[in-house]
Amino acid sequence: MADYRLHCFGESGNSYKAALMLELSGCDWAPLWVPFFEGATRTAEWREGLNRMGEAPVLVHGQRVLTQSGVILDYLAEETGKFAGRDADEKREIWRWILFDNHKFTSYFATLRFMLAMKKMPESPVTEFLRGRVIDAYKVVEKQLTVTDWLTGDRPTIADLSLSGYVFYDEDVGLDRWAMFPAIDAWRDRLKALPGWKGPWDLMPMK
Ligand SMILES: N[C@@H](CCC(=O)N[C@@H](CS)C(=O)NCC(=O)O)C(=O)O
Repeated sequence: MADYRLHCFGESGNSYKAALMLELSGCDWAPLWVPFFEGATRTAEWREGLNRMGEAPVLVHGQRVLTQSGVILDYLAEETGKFAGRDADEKREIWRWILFDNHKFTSYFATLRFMLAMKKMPESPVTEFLRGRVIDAYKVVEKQLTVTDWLTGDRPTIADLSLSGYVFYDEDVGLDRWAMFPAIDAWRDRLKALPGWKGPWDLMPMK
């Protein structure tokens, strides 16, 4: 059995953050497919056995069951020594970006994508609002990436892996993200150039 088992599914950018970290760090890991669209994370089995918050990803390592991609990334950085902050200040800086990612950068985009590309909902004031929030969050990251190559400085950390969750999916959500945000696009190329990089579709089973 693999050392690390990641409950995940290919459409999940939040799962991809953990999958990419495991892969780039050379961990012995295996994905376990979550039938998310069949309601797996809503079952009592999931909520009582794996994650009371009702979300994927879930990482199992020995007796540990970890949820929240940011916590998983932090744990793996500690375990492997890869993509970690070098001191307390850098660790705090990394957490600033992970929190911003979870609140805004990933969250607004993932919700917009879920509504339009997964649920095939029509455009509405809600999608319009979310698109505006995506643009605002992307502007913040664009600005940072014109100052530094990676989010917290001159080398990639788990902050970069966290924000990379949804930047390799290309469903149409009414935004030409890479034309609008060239510094983020260039950062995507830097991510892709990391040794061992793979896209979400190559790391996790899809429906
Ligand atoms: N902040 C969480 C977000 C996890 C999340 O929202 N996962 C989605 C799948 S990508 C989910 O399970 N959603 C279920 C729901 O919102 O009910 C993390 O980073 O792990």
